[in-house]
Amino acid sequence: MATPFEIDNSFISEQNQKTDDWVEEDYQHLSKKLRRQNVDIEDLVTRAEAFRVAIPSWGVGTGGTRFARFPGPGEPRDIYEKLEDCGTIYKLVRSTPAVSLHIPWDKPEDAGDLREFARQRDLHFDAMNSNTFQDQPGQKHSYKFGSLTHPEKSVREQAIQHNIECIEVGKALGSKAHTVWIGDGGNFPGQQHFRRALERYLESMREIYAALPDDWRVFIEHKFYEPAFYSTVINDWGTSYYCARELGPKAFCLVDLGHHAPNVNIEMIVARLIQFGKLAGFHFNDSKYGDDDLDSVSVKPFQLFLIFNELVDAELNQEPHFDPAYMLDQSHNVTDPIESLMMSGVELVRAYIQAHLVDRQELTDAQAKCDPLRALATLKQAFTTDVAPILAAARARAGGAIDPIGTFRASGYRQRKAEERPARKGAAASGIV
Ligand code: RM4
Ligand code: MN
Ligand code: MN
Repeated sequence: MATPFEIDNSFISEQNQKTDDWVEEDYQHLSKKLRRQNVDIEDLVTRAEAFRVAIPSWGVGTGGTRFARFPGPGEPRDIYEKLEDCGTIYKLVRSTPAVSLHIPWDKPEDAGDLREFARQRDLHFDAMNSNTFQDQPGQKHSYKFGSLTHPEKSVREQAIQHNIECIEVGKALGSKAHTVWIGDGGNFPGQQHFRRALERYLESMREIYAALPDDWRVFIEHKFYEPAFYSTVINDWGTSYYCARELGPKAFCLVDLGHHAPNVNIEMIVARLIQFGKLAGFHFNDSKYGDDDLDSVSVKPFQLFLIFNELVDAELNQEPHFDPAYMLDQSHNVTDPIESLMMSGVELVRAYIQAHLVDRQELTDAQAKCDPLRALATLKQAFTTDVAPILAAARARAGGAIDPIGTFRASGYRQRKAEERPARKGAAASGIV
């Protein structure tokens, strides 16, 4: 087999040279501007370079809705090709060295081999993700009426074993966390006994928790609806927090931005979980109506900034148990997934750096003096600062692209993959469906 096409580092630097001059000019200008605020631009570049977010293995395939999926050319057909695409994203944006694996969609036949393949591309594995929201071919019991909370012990047992298997695969891959999201819930009033279902959840999770290695964490992901449309068992952060506390110190609460009702104050939930020492991390995406899985920052940039404002505040205060794991959880239905993931990767660093620009002394003072307008103005000052030159410098210094999407398009990567990866008969590339 011919060696798969890769974007050369020399191609990236050639492309960078085209824009080097104006990036430098903008950088110098911003540097002067920030100096007036007593901010050292180099410090922000260092922070931008250190920012990390994981790519979900399923994110590099085209997503879809329950109505249709429109596959794009050159989609990855297996986990190795998915890792190739993750490696390409990482090369260009430099903030995405980790991959979060979904089992069984991307279950490796040989975990050691996959780990080595990832290592050769400077990638490693972040949190594992189990799937008990679908039935798999040959599976003994159905999850139609639930998994970890199913009324029948044998179904629960099967779902528990699946999660333990995910941990086993994760151990071989070098992962250190396991994320559990269940689709369990009810479509009709009366269908489920709310309290008993939650008791069964805890009983099942205790067994999964017991299988965690000492240095692992388990992440509980809540979601208020879908696929169950009337009630879900782990419906909100309060339930998630209760369960994490019941389970013990290795259990934390994961916030997926799309898993809340419209208008919920997510930044406040984040602050609460930080305060209680139970924030696991995030599945980043954006949403308008529900779990739309839109690209991060496509609809509500100020919300993401406010979330990062809480995260940076906690980081600077060195809050105990604060070690958030970041992942993008998006469904790329109408865009090239590589382009979407690169843009989102960049947007997250932007929100993070903008949050670092908040004058915390000024904000604390405005709060103490009961001056809401000054408090908001302090936040807006940071939010409206164009930090693009900082992000570009961070990428370029780490060997990435000043213009990741332009460079990706100019490289012809997708066209080359379309030739290398003809659709395999009967193989449905997975995305979120
Ligand atoms: C769920 C949830 C999970 C993701 C699945 C595909 O809504 O966000 O994290 O694994 O979708
Ligand atoms: Mn999620
Ligand atoms: Mn979701």
